Amino acid sequence: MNRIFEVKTALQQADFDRDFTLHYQPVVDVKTDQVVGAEALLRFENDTLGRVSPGEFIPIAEDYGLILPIGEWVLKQACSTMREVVEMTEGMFKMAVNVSIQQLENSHFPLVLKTILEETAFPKDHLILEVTEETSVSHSARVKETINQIEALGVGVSIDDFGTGYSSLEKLHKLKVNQLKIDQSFIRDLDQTKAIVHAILAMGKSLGLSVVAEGVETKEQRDFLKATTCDYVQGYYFSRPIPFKDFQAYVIQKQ
Ligand code: G
Ligand code: G
Ligand code: MN
Ligand code: NA
Repeated sequence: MNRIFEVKTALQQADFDRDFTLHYQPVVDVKTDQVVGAEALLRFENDTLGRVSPGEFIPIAEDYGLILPIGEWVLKQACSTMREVVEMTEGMFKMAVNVSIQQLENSHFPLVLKTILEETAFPKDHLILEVTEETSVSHSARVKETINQIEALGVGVSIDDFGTGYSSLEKLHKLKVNQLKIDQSFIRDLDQTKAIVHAILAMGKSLGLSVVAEGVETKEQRDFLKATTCDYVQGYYFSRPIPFKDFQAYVIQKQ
């Protein structure tokens, strides 16, 4: 059997509460070392296929119309699980959840989001939705409208994998997003990309956005970013994405 078909079938037959889990990767304030947030990252595992990476199953879920129910499960799960961490950290904690273009193209999405926030009693100003740069600057008027509605709800929007797409300052300005996440490829190759990273930081600041650097794996990378206007950092240097219990312990230990 062909692999894509196998993964698609596994996703179609999945018992979401059993086969999906969320891992959380800490987001750290690079100036103070405080944990100020987390990115929720989806994991899938079943008896026949074992673990399948999101890099493989997310595109398949997107291609076969499965990302809407999966995305809804992710939001519900993340909001209900993380509420206690938001309460524990007294106000500064933000949880980031990745959303796919199909979710933003769906006109029901803002209502679905609003309902989940109400049902889970998650404080909406502590949620950030990550949309890829490619998605956010796509020409679809529907996507722009959805992003505006998300912002109107009081939920933040962050541009993920920034620097890999083609957004102009003008498009970014019109989108009214809150945050940029510098793609990890720029951090990995910092020796060659310092000028680009400085330019992205200057652009982010001029638009009044907070900037996160992803893929920080070494002290050298962290020290470089600490000396810039970068706000937050995320990467294996601090922690891999980890199960909720481990994340909670990580936050408590850093407090
Ligand atoms: O967790 P990992 O770093 O392997 O994630 C690989 C890719 O899968 C990343 O691009 C990430 O944004 C994406 N991804 C992980 N979890 C989710 C999710 O819940 N929804 C969507 N749409 N993408 C996700
Ligand atoms: O596209 P997005 O930025 O959502 O993807 C996040 C992905 O990056 C996840 O798969 C996560 O596991 C991975 N990741 C997080 N931190 C690091 C890191 O420091 N190094 C590398 N190589 N990958 C990372
Ligand atoms: Mn992301
Ligand atoms: Na990214």
